[in-house]
Amino acid sequence: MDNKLLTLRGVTVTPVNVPMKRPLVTSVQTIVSAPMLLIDVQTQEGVTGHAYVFCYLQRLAVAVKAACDEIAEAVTGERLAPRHLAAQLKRHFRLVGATGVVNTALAGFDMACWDAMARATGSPLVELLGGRRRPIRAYNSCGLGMSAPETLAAEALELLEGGFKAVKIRLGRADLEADLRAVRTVRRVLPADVVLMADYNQALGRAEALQRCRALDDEGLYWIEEPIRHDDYPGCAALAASVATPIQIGENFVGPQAMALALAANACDYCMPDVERIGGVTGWMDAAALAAVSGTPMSSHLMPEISAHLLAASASCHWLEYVDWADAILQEPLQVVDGHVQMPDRPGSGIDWDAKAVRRLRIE
Ligand code: SMN
Ligand code: MG
Repeated sequence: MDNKLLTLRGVTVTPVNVPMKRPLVTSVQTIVSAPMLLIDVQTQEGVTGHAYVFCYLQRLAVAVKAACDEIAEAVTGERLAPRHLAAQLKRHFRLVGATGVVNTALAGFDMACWDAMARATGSPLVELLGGRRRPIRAYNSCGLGMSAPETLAAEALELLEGGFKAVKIRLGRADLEADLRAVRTVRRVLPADVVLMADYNQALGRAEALQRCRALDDEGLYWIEEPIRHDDYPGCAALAASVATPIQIGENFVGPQAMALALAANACDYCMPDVERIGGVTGWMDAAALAAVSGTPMSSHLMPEISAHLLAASASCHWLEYVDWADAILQEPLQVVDGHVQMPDRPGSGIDWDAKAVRRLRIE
């Protein structure tokens, strides 16, 4: 019955810290380098699947590594059936809870399993998921943090290189006036056909958010992302109902169930699950079904290499968030043409490590 499935031989993980070309200042944290955990899933058949997860804080890479080691111990020798393994591992982690770093490790493992399966069938991941390779519209998220206002205009124009027709600014400055100044500074230099998104990273309380988002309604923003706590769905719903600009949330959905609750609460106009929080490829595809049946446009968060495949296989595909943070450790970084990421014509998700760079950037 299982004769086409690979068998899991082991999992190896490598923490790296990759310097970013342009540090990103958000309302909560300044990110100068990307701590990542590289995950390799080996099979008895000789196929190896690759994936990486973004660990946000450098020391946490080691914590995700510990969770990956636990996964490896639990499922080595099993057949490589990601949905089946996800259910098995959910049971394994039931007492500790499949959240936080455990959730990250589970998602990374799932992504690497799907990559191995796609490699074994000789097809790009998108095709294994029932979609077709096609260029995916992307916004450039590699900058426009809360940097000094005088640098914003030049940075906005730099981000258009590669033909991008959309960029995202981070907000949550000291007051509404400062946010407005930043948005206007950027909007003034952007060509009219370029879209501008804005991200608060949960910086505001409900009352402040209502005031600032309403004021921003006249600024032509494409969406306002996470203005308040990500899990305050009633608060998000109230904002979405009284603000004209679409409200975007989703990078903090832990599993498709969180997204189902948010959609049921009308907490957002758009959604943008993060593949490493929504549950890897398996969780993403469940979330994509929710987005499709509710008619909610769905974008991705970070990890553009695998997200391109996932969006191309999702009926409610909206925008891909492009960051170049993994470029330095990849043999063939994602290509952008006319503001669209190009899905590689290689088996799997297109992720192969640049071994020399990985050795140099390894943190343990
Ligand atoms: C973001 C937050 C943290 C790290 C990277 C990016 C941001 C986004 O919320 O949506 O780009
Ligand atoms: Mg965000």
